[in-house]
Amino acid sequence: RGTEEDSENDEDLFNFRSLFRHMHGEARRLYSGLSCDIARSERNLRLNRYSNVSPYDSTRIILSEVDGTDYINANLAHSSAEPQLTYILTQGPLRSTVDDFWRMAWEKNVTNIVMLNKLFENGRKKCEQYWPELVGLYMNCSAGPDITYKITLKDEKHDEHDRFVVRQFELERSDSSQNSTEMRTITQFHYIAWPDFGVPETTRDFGDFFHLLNKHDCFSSASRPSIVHCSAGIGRTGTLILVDSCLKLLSKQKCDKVEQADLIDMAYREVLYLRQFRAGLIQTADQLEFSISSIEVLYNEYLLTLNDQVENTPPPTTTEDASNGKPEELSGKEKIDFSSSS
Ligand code: PTR
Ligand code: PTR
Repeated sequence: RGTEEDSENDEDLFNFRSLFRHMHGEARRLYSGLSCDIARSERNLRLNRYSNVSPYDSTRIILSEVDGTDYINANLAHSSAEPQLTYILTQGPLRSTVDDFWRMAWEKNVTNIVMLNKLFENGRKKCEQYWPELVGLYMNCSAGPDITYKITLKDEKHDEHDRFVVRQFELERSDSSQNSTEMRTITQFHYIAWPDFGVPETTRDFGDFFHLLNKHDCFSSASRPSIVHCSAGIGRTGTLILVDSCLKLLSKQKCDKVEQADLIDMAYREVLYLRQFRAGLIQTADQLEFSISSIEVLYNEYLLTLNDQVENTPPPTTTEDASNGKPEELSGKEKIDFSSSS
């Protein structure tokens, strides 16, 4: 027989499990009519990492046509609080889709990429290494007969606790038919401590990463959506954007207090809302529970900083186009201090 505390914990676990199951069932009921025909067409099948993870036709990202297809396994989504602030949700590129991935980054005017998986997990490849391995090296991608993309790794920094890596890329597009080249900077925020079908070790670790994303206006520009991906682009990706989405809702509603019951209700509705854009967002009850805990911690922190009237808070993002699109320069230090006070 367990203690009273054990049975309370069991009950907690049970509640989140049944909540998750209920949400999953509702999503099936609501969205089973949405088609994924383009993803499953003969031509595009090999462009999907997982045969059971396909983008809906209605929200899929449409690229310029190259080699007879405009397809990539990606969807456009947004929080119910801020429809103009969109996220691009996608799978980890395959070897055969690295070119398409960079073409998407260019064509959709992306300046930030958020990556939530490792290249290998449980001894299996979960994502192609789509960037050059060492600082100073470059790789080329092509998009049809005239267009090439050159991706150069300019800088790479690890946080001191080895939870994430920040990489700066230079992305150069050349069009030989026009004899023209254009250059952009892209920043990648790579969380390396998040197992698939799992959750980060602590809400603190995740919170530090989330603050960093906010500091770089990852989810606050209407004209520059961020790409968010993991391996399938649904479990971990869903967890992160549910947190951002609910924080946007809370700050828009100017909530001055958060009750867990209200948060659970909000998260349940919001994940269902997000699932209209990409199927399968949030894969486990633990991921749903972790999102809710993180929302609570991050929003309470935000309220505290508001109360303290401290400047430079990393609030839930609601400002449109706050940045001029350029990521803030990273400090020249080898190790960056991502402590929670930043
Ligand atoms: N076929 C895999 C499965 O259902 O197990 C697809 C899959 C893989 C789904 C990874 C989700 C995964 O997790 P994430 O979206 O976090 O990469
Ligand atoms: N591995 C999951 C599965 O096969 O069930 C991936 C997945 C989950 C795919 C749910 C689609 C899903 O659909 P929905 O979002 O409509 O529940």
